[in-house]
Amino acid sequence: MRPLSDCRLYGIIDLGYAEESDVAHVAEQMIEGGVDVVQLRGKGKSSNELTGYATRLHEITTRSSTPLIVNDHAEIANQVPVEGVHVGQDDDSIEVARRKAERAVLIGKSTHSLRQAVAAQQEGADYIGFGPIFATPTKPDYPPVGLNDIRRVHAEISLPIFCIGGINIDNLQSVIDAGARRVVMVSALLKAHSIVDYARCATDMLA
Ligand code: 3NM
Repeated sequence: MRPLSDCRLYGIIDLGYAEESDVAHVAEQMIEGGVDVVQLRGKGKSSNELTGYATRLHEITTRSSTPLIVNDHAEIANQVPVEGVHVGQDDDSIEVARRKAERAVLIGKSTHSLRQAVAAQQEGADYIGFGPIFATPTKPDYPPVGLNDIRRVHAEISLPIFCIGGINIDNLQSVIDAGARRVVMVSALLKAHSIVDYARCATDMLA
């Protein structure tokens, strides 16, 4: 499986954007375009429903050694051989998520400040999300953190850091110039006319 340290573009299949019938195709397009880690995110979906999606997605992601991460529901990891679980600040602690997974998995944590980033590293996260960098309708209630702390968070945290929130092709260079090496894209990628071309363009910029 591809190590997170080799991953630059993290794509989230958010079921708020992706149609149920499209999920497999979206994953295939992301991977073809160079997305190197995929997350399944389905706010409001049950653990059972997500287990079904994760099973189908893992058959696709595993062919290219692309890690598949599930959002929130660590118990899915004891049913499906996903590579990781992602938790938010208000979700399970990393320790609880590890216990629910019942096996060794990667655990990522969302952080929204330098302080939370340092705490997530101390708590034992394998990677962090840092954002939202820009205001985003995908996570509307969170004030953007902006570009200013990106360099500091990279100086203080040794884990892979994936900048997230409102990132698209038009502002990606500003995020890279601010010190980011890895980013997450959700709506920009899922709404792209060609997910493959959009992801290729982003991975070229991050190379
Ligand atoms: N987490 P988009 S921002 C899921 O800051 C998520 O932790 C965030 O979606 C965080 O690329 C975010 O469409 C939404 O803006 C990212």
